[in-house]
Amino acid sequence: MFKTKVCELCGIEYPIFQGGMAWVSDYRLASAVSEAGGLGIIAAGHLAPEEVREQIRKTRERTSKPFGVNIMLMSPYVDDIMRVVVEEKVAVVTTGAGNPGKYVKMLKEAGIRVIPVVASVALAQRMQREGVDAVIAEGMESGGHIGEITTMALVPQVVDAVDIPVIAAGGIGDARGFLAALMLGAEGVQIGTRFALSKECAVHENWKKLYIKARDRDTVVTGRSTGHPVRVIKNKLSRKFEQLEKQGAPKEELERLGAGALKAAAIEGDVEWGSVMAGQIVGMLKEEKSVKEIIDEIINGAQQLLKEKCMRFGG
Ligand code: TUI
Repeated sequence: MFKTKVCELCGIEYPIFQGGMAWVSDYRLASAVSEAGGLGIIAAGHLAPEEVREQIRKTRERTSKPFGVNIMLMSPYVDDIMRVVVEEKVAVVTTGAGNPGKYVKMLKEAGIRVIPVVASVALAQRMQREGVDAVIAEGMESGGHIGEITTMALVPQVVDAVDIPVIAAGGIGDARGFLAALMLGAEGVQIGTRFALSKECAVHENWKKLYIKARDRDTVVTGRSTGHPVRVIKNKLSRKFEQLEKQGAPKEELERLGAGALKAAAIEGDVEWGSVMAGQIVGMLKEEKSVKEIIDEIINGAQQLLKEKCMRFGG
């Protein structure tokens, strides 16, 4: 059930990607997701190239199933990280926060599936022309660095505009979101926030506690004025950021305030002055679960939901 083109493309059982989240999704989370039948993804984030290699090797010690590496294109090490993923022959590379066009050829030649995150129809079409295997259409419900369009509006427009498979991301956290994404024409989903609150995710306890406490209106987008909009849970840092943005503070001052803030929250547990990135579905998370529970609940729940809907509305 729910075998799609994306399962075939990536050699996975269920069309569920775990979003690559800088400082949050390391080898422990990625290997657990791949073992449970989804596609686990290591976030290269701000890691140095050799640290990425170590993450890849540690993941391989824990699973023989396919997994991916997410390369954040704002990283200063992009060229060297691309070389590492080619040398290590990872199954899938996803990219974020930019246009990976100039790397597509080398990745494809190494037999790697290339799946960029896009936040617009124009970039999706451009990526298709560059020869990528699929795109992840990410709506602004997501946590972290985001575009401007919602998942509900973006996914069907991207689906209509390209012939390659589309994976929906942003605002998806359970069986209902999974099925809704398939109804929009997606061949799979990418889920970040829900997996960050999993037993296998090594993010700091304070981060997880804040996720459980957060309600529907507790995220905010900061950084629009710097051209790097980022969705985070409201805290002292986000309020300070908003205040400075309103006052028209220079970009450099804002960037200084943001630098290192994600690591401070995710690794050191400073959830007051750190950057606690989270998607809007954070409000529906009530407890930490194992990765297997999360995936099984999505797949079994979706089957059950489909049955109920067919009985109600089917011919
Ligand atoms: O990349 C993400 N989300 C991220 S990256 C990240 S790390 C970070 N740390 C500190 C400050 C800022 C970021 C945290 N969250 N998601 C994928 C994504 N890509 N969302 C939106 C985009 C995107 C946006 C514009 C992709 C391409 C694009 O246009 C590129 C172009 O040149 O047209």
